[in-house]
This record gives sequence, C-alpha cells and structure tokens, in this order.
Amino acid sequence: MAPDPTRGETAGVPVGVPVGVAAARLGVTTSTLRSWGTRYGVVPSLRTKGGHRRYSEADLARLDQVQAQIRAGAAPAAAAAAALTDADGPPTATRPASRRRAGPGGRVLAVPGADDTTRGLARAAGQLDLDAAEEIMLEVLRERGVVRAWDELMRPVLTAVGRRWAESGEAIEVEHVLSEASLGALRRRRVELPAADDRPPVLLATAPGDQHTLPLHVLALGLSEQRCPARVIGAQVPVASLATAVRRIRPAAVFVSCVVCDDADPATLVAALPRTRPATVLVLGGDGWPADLPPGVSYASGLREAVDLLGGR
Ligand code: B12
Repeated sequence: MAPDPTRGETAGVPVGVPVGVAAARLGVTTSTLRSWGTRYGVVPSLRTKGGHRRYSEADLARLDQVQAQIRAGAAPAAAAAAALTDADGPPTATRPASRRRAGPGGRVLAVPGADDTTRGLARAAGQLDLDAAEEIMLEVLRERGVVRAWDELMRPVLTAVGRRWAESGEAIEVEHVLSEASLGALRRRRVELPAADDRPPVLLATAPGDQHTLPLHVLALGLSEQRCPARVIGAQVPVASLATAVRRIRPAAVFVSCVVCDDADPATLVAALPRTRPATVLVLGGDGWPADLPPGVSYASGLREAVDLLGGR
C-alpha cells in the first residue's frame, strides 16, 4: 500500500523519520534542526497518527540541500530560503504556506553578480517574506559586520529593487518589505552590541522632505560597532527641529542625509544650527546635496567614510 503523505503512516506503521534520526543523518543536533524549522520554515511535512512530526524523503533531500549550502558558505536563513523556493526542490504541497512561490508578484529580483546569500535575500523579498529577509540580513550583519553586509548584500538588493521600480513602476511592495526588514535587522543587530562609551553622541537625521532613513540606521550601526554613541531622529526633520535636538542632546557631531529632498541647502542648515564650543561637526551624506559645501562642512560619500569621519573622533 502506498504511504498516505497526509497522515505519515501506512497501516499503522509511521513513514518518514523523526527529528533525532534526521539530525543524526546530517550530523547536526536536534536543536539545530528544530531551529531550521522554527526560524526558517524548513519543517517536516508528515505526521504520525499521534501527531508526531516526521521528515519525508523530500524533506530529507531539502535538509541535505540546506546543509550543503551552509557548508559552501551561505548563511542558514539564505540556504533555507533557497531550498524552500528552489524550482527543482520538493513539491509545493510540502512547503509551509508562508513560503510558497507567489504569482507574478513573487518574481525574483535580478541582482547582478549575486552570491547564494544575496539571491536568498532577493528571493525572500520577492516573496514578501519580511521575517526571512530580516533573518538573512541579521545573520550577515553578525558574520561580516555592517560595512561588508551593507556593500555586499543589502545595497545591491536595494539598488535592484529601486531599479525595477524606476524601469517599470513595479515592486513598491517588495521595496517596502526590504526597507522594513533592513531596518529591523539593523536595529536588532545594534542592540546586540556592547553599550557605547561615554563620548558625546552623533546625531543622525534626514534632510527636510527626505524619507530615506536607511542610511541613518546603517551608519548608527557602524558607529555602534565602534562603541560610538549615536542618536537617530529619523525622517524629514525640519531644520528648526534639528536645531532644537542639537541644543537638547549637545552632540559632538551631526550627520544629515539627503537621498531625495527638496531644496537641500547646506548653508541654511549651518545658519540654523546653534553655535557651540567646541563647534558641532557637520557631516552630510547622500546624493541629494549640491556639490559646493560651505567651509567646515564635510561630506561622506559612503558608509566606511562616514564611520571613519564620525566614529574615529
Ligand atoms: C528604500 C527606498 C525608499 C523607501 C525608503 C525607506 C527608508 N526608511 O529608508 C521609500 C519607500 C520611503 C522611498 C520613497 C521614495 N523614493 Co526611494 N528608494 C529606496 C531605495 C530602494 C533604497 C534607498 C537607500 O537606502 N539607498 C542607499 C543605497 C542602497 O543606495 P546607493 O545608491 O547605493 O547609495 C549611494 C549614496 O547614498 C552612498 N551611500 C550608500 N550608503 C551610504 C551610507 C552612508 C552612511 C552614506 C553617508 C552614504 C551612503 O553611496 C551611493 C553612491 O553615491 C532607492 C534605490 C537606490 N538605489 O538607492 C530608492 C530611490 C532612492 N528612491 C527614489 C524615489 C524617486 C523615491 C520617491 C520619490 C518615490 C515616490 N514616487 O514616492 C519617494 C521619495 C520620498 C521622499 N520624499 O523621500 C529614487 C531616487 C531617484 C532620485 N535621485 O531622484 C531611487 C534611487 C529609486 C530609483 N532607482 O529611481 N524610497
């Protein structure tokens, strides 16, 4: 009699293997295997009559695939996302509902030169799986540090989704999922790090009209890695509010990002900031600022440069 995949038993004899056997077969602990299930959705698809979970042959093949990718250097979350969405993998019916391949909106983003982890992130974002995308980024932030994670993984995928939108007007939902997941991963990683030292903080804001806060959070994490205190006040900050924040916080430096903003005028910013002794350092970032900056104002063209300018004080 053929096994009934919905019940996992044949004439009362369970088919599929329990977690202990599957773990031993792979040479990992049962808690590792369980965490692949709870964190990444790589769960056994069968159940015994008594409700115990069992791994089918297809599940075992998928576990092999996850392990092979991890051994090849992929982050576990990316390896799992790839295995769950692999067109040659197990049939859709055995996948958890949240991981099923979506319709046209689930198309994978094209990211030139992407490695397995980057492809895993693009896939998770394309499927609007915010949790999986966040886990992938968090793991890479832990493994590579923020500068490499941003340049090697996060920026390429953000750029790809921005390009898709610019070319077709599509994928706004993917962009939002990716933004939320990025913000989540950056902030979670930040609270894992040791507390900052007792230097005066760096204050981070975006220019009036600009909603692009990701560069602030990525820089805040870069500063936290240097144990430099940072305060993010977020998007579209009016110049008067920035001045109030400077009076209240007394930061050693202010970073203002402008990706897309109206009439970005560094001179207005300088004039509005309170005069302090020593003078507050002002660093600008983002492509929205004009090329000519007033004397004393610095410009950081990338994350590494911004961290060095502001964190190495
Ligand atoms: C995520 C995103 C959003 C999110 C922002 C969420 C958030 N909380 O940050 C939301 C949905 C809100 C959004 C809205 C809009 N967006 Co938008 N967005 C993006 C996206 C995908 C990533 C932005 C980002 O973080 N960029 C940083 C990195 C990934 O970009 P980069 O080019 O590699 O970075 C350059 C510099 O910034 C610098 N750099 C990189 N990282 C760092 C870090 C630090 C610390 C420093 C100092 C420098 C630095 O180096 C690079 C080369 O110069 C970009 C695509 C893109 N390529 O940037 C579009 C993009 C910036 N958005 C764009 C547009 C047009 C908009 C909207 C006008 C769309 C609309 N019609 O509503 C609105 C504008 C709203 C507003 N007033 O701000 C355009 C801007 C084009 C332009 N220059 O005019 C882009 C480029 C998309 C595109 N390809 O057309 N967006």
